[in-house]
Amino acid sequence: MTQPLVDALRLRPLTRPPVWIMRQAGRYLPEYRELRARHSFQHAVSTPEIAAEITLQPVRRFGMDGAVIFADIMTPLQAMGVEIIFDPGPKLRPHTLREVLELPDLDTERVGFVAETIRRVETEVPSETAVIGFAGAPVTLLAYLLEGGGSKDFLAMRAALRVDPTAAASALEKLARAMRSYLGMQVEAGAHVVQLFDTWAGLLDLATFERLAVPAARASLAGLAAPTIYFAPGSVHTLDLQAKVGATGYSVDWRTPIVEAWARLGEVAVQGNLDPAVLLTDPTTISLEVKALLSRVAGRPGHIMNLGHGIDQHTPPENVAEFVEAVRA
Ligand code: 1CP
Repeated sequence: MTQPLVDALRLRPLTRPPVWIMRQAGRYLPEYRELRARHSFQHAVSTPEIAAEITLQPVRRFGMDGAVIFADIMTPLQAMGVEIIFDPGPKLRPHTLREVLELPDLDTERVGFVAETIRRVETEVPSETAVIGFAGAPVTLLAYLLEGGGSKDFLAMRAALRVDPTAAASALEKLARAMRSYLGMQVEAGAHVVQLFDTWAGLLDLATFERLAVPAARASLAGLAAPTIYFAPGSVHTLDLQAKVGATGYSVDWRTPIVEAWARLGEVAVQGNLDPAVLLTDPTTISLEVKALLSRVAGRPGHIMNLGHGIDQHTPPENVAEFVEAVRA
């Protein structure tokens, strides 16, 4: 049994695009908040029974075509010995490049709970629902490691890449090896698709993106036995280069018209790209925006319906229902 999400990634013709939402398991859902009131984020992620339940919540409620595993991009770094707390975003001691180079390799047994969550979700979702694994891309992980947490411009990372480009390249290679084995573990456990989140790569200038971010992302995905999606929001300037990552499909944010982004990416699947703000409006607007996007895509094989970035935590669940319905209609 193949899944529409996998079919779309393989550019097979479909009667409607598959649909899922980045960050679909999370704070906008009352049933998530109810569980989180009783368990810390860390406990929820590392307990397969709870993580699988959170993964399934949006799929049960809205019937998406993909179930994205509940974990965080920082989860495998914790398994490499980095101390991180979630409040709500990741907070850690700012690391130097040298400290990143000295991190141990990832022992996937230490993230075995993610594999177990995948196995549980895989047995519980309908067979046509794709289980989506994920990892953070090396540049994005390095950004959090060097900065010590979230930032709007990650200047520590951008400076470090310039001060010592050779050490930076080695640190990125190290993180790429870790993410490749982490994603390999997820595919072996039953993930049908994996997505690489490069949330902060768009902060890089074109030359640095090409020299450092592309090879690191490419190495993280190379040779995986499942279709892959690369997502670098805020990256209009890098669209022409992204195909060098070698992913099966590319997720694009809302800033660029999807048809223009597609032309620059080439003959690959494209995911997106409704502005998450649309889901903060009303059912009529959502339905019109979905129709407009689908008419721009005009049935081209390889389209996966999604937002241009993660869902906002203040999104009313009824609006998510309307979004999924509008794609189905
Ligand atoms: O549907 C899902 O929620 C799937 C699981 C998931 C994913 C794919 C979570 C759970 N996080 C992520 C990815 C992630 N984490 C990204 C890439 C995606 C994107 O660009 O939106 C990033 C940048 C992070 C880092 C992170 N973790 C943040 C961002 C804020 C910052 O300071 O830069 C936050 C808020 C977290 C915590 C977190 N991770 C996930 C959830 C549901 C939460 C909120 C935890 C809570 O309070 O309940």
